[in-house]
Amino acid sequence: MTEIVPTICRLCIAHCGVLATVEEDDGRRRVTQVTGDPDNPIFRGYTCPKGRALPELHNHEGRLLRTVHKQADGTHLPLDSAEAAREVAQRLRDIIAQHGPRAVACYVGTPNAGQPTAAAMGSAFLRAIGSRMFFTSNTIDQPGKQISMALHGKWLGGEPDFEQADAWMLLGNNPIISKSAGIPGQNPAQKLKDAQDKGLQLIVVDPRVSDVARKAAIHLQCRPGEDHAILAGLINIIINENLYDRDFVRANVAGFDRLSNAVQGYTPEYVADRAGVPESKLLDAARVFAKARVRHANSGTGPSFSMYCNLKEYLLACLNTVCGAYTRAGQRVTRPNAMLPAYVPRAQPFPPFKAWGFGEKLRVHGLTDTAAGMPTAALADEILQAGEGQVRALICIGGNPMAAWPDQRKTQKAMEALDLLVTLDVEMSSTARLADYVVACKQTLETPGMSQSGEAIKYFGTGIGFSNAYAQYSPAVADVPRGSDLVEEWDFFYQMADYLNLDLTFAIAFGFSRYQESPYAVMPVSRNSKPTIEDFYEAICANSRIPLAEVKKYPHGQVFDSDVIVQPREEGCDDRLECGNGDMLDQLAEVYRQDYRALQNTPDFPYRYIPRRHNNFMNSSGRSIEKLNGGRPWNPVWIHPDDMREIGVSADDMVRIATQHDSISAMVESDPTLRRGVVAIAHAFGGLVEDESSYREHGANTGRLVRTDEDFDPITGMPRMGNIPVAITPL
Ligand SMILES: Nc1nc2c(c(=O)[nH]1)N[C@H]1C(S)=C(S)[C@@H](COP(=O)(O)OP(=O)(O)OC[C@H]3O[C@@H](n4cnc5c(=O)[nH]c(N)nc54)[C@H](O)[C@@H]3O)O[C@H]1N2
Ligand SMILES: Nc1nc2c(c(=O)[nH]1)N[C@H]1C(S)=C(S)[C@@H](COP(=O)(O)OP(=O)(O)OC[C@H]3O[C@@H](n4cnc5c(=O)[nH]c(N)nc54)[C@H](O)[C@@H]3O)O[C@H]1N2
Ligand code: SF4
Ligand SMILES: [Mo]
Repeated sequence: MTEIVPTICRLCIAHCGVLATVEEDDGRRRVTQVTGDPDNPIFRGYTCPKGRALPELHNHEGRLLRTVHKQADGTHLPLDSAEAAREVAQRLRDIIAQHGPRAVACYVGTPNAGQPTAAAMGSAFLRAIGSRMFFTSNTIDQPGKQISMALHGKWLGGEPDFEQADAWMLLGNNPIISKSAGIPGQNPAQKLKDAQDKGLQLIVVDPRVSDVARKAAIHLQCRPGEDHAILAGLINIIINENLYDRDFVRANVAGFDRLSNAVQGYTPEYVADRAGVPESKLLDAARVFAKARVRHANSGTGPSFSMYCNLKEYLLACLNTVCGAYTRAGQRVTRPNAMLPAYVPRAQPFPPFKAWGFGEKLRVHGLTDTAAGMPTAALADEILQAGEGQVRALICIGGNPMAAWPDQRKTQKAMEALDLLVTLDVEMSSTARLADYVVACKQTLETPGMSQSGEAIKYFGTGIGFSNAYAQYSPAVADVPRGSDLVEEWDFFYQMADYLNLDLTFAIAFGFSRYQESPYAVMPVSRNSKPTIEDFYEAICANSRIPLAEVKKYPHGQVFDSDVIVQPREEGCDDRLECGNGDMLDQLAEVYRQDYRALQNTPDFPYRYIPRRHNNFMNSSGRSIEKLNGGRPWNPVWIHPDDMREIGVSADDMVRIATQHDSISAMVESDPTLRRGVVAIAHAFGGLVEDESSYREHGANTGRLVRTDEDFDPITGMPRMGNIPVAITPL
């Protein structure tokens, strides 16, 4: 029997509504095709290649169908998942008894965005054992977004609707491919075209003619790593030319004069020389942006990876603020919430809050917990550094440190030094190969899904999430394969807690730090009657603006009433957005004092490596699927054809890409869209350190070019992951 059913792709945060063709055979449902859903009101038939490869991801040969544990000889053998939960629980109990709860850490990766119960139960489990060592991929991504929100405050009316804007600025993000921050996630190319047809002027800052830069009215094809100079320059022009929003600033901003003074040195000539962009384009960008009626700017991983991630995001927030680039009283709010709790959007600031210096202290680099979470780049050191508090057990939930953490050699040493490494995954990831226990999990289409995560991503920054009251729920549409033993991530923690007699309290916060729209959704987890994933969903949605039961009535998704209007400032509120934060402006002054020409001139390492996303893979997921890798399961190094000539290589040649400390090899692909002197490679490829020679099987791991102990952010520990000086030589 074949049926076509609507469901949700949860591979990335876009959460596209799709159609799955489900074949039932012997009482078991299997997904054979995924296409766009023309009846979905916002996606209207859109999907990307990754979504269309969901059947392959669910049914491929390499999929992990049973939990395995490591033998003395390093091989892995199957083990009953309930037995694995007991064994892991016992070993955790012994580790805690000997070394204390801090010895147990958890790392949560990106797929958790599609599985809202997984990370929350991991966190509940850590709380129950008394450990605060809970890490996520956020602090090796864009932690500056939350740090700057804490230092600057947040406009409670939210940012304007992309579809109504006349100018939009994107710094180092490429949402047409990434569906991440910038153009909210539903068919971003179409959305951009529609907005441009209505007159939107797109401004893009990127060293590469990215997919969005190709469509930009103004493209600043800058040197990587100079976004703070560009932003300070734009603010300077806008203030000097009196293009800022005086009324908004007077009513809502503190520290305007400090900001104004701090950017004075960033003149158009200085910035043009420093960032390698024409002065005239910089002036155009500032004027077009500031003169637009409705506009906003946001950024992505590019600027975040090339150092000063907090400063860049902070200046970006200041740019939006001095232009008053927000939704005002009486206007429709962009994100009215649907599966998130109802709130009253107001035309007023939420004031700054503490950004770091609280919670668990790390033993490395003086780092602490932060508004962006615990500093993940320091976790390998926390594992390797002997002494009181050393981390001895790590549980990864849908995360792949060996593919994604900075400094792959150090990461591998850390993974090997652990007394206990457990990973919950859907395949034998490179981390899984080192793990003592690999817990085989269900894939997304085998579990119920809902669009709440796609909405909740708005808490991470601006320009992300649905821009209306959209919601969708989907039951599980496929059954697990015959003969498999697969668990839902939360269930593994449930079973361990049961064995250890721990009471868990499942909790999800809506918002960041003190910036919260409602109290936590809390559910004490009963040990007498085991909950189902549906019970968790009910708890998470208990305060949803649109009740879950209502959402379930619309299997293709629904846009509910979207006319939530931003209310005026509350009586007596004198909160302000802070544009003069001392730490940030000190950093801006420090950057100004740098001899930038000397920093840019690295003759021994004349090229700059930058990261970029690949349309067919979601970080390390999908690389082994032929439909996605086209028979080339590796990551090429993209080089400008003139640079290829200079290096003396042609397409498909192998080159060595070396930093001062390490090197990787990769196959050359010509890319005329790059700025000269800049090379790009996609991340999350490569096997283990010793697999270097099998590039054609795994590709190369760019984490090997990243150090955690040289250039790193003093607050989040985020290392330099882009704009890395490299030498390139033919092999
Ligand atoms: N050099 C360099 N490093 C980077 C980056 C870069 O650009 N360059 N990018 C950084 C960024 S932005 C991020 S977010 C991180 C990503 O860091 P991670 O999220 O740790 O990396 P992924 O490769 O996405 O790891 C996800 C793992 O989850 C597994 N998985 C997939 N689906 C499921 C599921 O349904 N359930 C479970 N349990 N597991 C599943 C996958 O097989 C994979 O092993 O990497 C960071 N590291
Ligand atoms: N297809 C696909 N989609 C994904 C992912 C994936 O792996 N594949 N990963 C997901 C994840 S985890 C994340 S965090 C998001 C990331 O989403 P984005 O931040 O949009 O990531 P990219 O698409 O790599 O875009 C980054 C851009 O920054 C540019 N860049 C590099 N260095 C600099 C710099 O110093 N300054 C400036 N201004 N630009 C620079 C690059 O050329 C690139 O065009 O994407 C998510 N979506
Ligand atoms: S954009 Fe993201 S959610 Fe949409 S189909 Fe592609 S991977 Fe799935
Ligand atoms: Mo990310």
